[in-house]
Amino acid sequence: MTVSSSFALHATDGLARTGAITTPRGTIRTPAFMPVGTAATVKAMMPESVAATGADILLGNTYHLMLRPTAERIDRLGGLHRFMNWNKPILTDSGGFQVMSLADLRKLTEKGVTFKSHIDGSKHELTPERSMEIQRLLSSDIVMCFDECPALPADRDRIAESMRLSMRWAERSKEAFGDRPGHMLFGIQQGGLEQDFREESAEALKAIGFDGYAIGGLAVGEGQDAMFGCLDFAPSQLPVDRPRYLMGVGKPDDIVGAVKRGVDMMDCVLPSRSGRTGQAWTRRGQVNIKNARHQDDPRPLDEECTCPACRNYSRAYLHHVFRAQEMISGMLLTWHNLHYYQELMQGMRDAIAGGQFAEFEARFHAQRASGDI
Ligand code: PRF
Ligand code: ZN
Repeated sequence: MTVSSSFALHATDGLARTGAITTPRGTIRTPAFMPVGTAATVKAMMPESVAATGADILLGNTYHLMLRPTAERIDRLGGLHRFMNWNKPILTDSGGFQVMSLADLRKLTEKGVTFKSHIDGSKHELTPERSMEIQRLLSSDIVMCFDECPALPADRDRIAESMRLSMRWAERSKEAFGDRPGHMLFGIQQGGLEQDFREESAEALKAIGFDGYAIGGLAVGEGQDAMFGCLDFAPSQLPVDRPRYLMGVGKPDDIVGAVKRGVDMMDCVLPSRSGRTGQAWTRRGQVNIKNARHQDDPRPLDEECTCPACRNYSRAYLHHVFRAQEMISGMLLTWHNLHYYQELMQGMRDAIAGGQFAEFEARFHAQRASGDI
C-alpha cells in the first residue's frame, strides 16, 4: 500500500482559504505557521512544548544540517524526526537561499553553487540533485526545490535571469526527487515584484507539476506595501487546488495580510528569535520585556494568554530573568510567542470557516491600535 499526501480545501472567505494537508506523519491545518527548527531544534524549546503551542509542522534547513552534523550522519541515526524527537511533519528548505545569505565565497553557475561553510570555512557544493539527496537523507516530508533569488531592489534583467535559472533548477529538482509516495515536493515561484516574471515563473512550475507551490523572493527588503502589492497577484497565478507557501514571512500583520490574499503556509524565525532578545508579540502589540517599566509589574505579559509564561509568571519576573540573562527567559518568551502565533492561525482558520475573516481582520488591527499593553 502506498501512503499518499494530499491537500483539501474546507472553506474560503474572499481570497482567504482554510483546509488541511494530509501526510503519513499527520495533518497540517491551514493556514499554517511553521516554527523554524534550523539546526534540528526550535531554539530554547523542547519538541513536546513546540507541539503544545499548536504547531503541526516544523521547518528544517538543508544548509545548516548538511554542514553540521551532516545529512549522512542524521540518516545513519534514523532520520531527522527521530534525531530531534519530533514525530509530526517536517518541511525542509533547499539550501540555496541560505547559502546566499550566510555562506562565504559563493560561486553560482548553471550547475549549482559552491561555497565555504560559515562554521569552519570548509568547501561545499549544492546542486538541485544534491539538495534533493540531502532532503531525502533528512527524511523530510515536504521537500523544497533548489532555487536562488536576488536581494531587492535588483534590476529587471537580473531578476529575470535568476528566475529562469531557478525554473531550470526546478525541473532538475523534480527529476532528481523522483517518485516518493508520502513525500511532497514544492516548486518555488520567483520573479521579484514583476507581475510578468511571476506569471512566467508560475507557468513554468505548473508545466513541471508540483504537490505545492511556494512564493519565494519576498520579504527580502522590499517592505510590506510592496510585498502586499505582489501578493495581490502572485497567489492567483498558482493552482487553486494546491497549498501555497509564502517563504520567510513574517510579522503578525504580514501573516494576516498574506492569508487575506490567499496564502496557506508560512514560516519565520521571528517568534523564536525575538523571544531570545526580549521581544514579546501579543494581541495588543509588541512588548519589550527589557524595558524598566516592567520591573515592578505583577501582571502577566498578556492577561488573556493561556501559555505557561502568562499563566505562571509576572512581567516583573520575565524582566528580571531577561536582565539576569537566565536561560528560562528565552524559553518562556519563545513559548509565549509561538503560542501567540499559533493562536493567531487558529483564529484565522475559525474565522475563514465561519465566513468572518473581515471581522477577524478588523478586530486584529483594532486591538493592536488600542496601544493598551
Ligand atoms: N527561497 C528559498 N527559501 C527562502 C526564500 C526563497 O526565496 C525566502 C524569501 N523570503 C525565505 N526562505 N528556498
Ligand atoms: Zn503567553
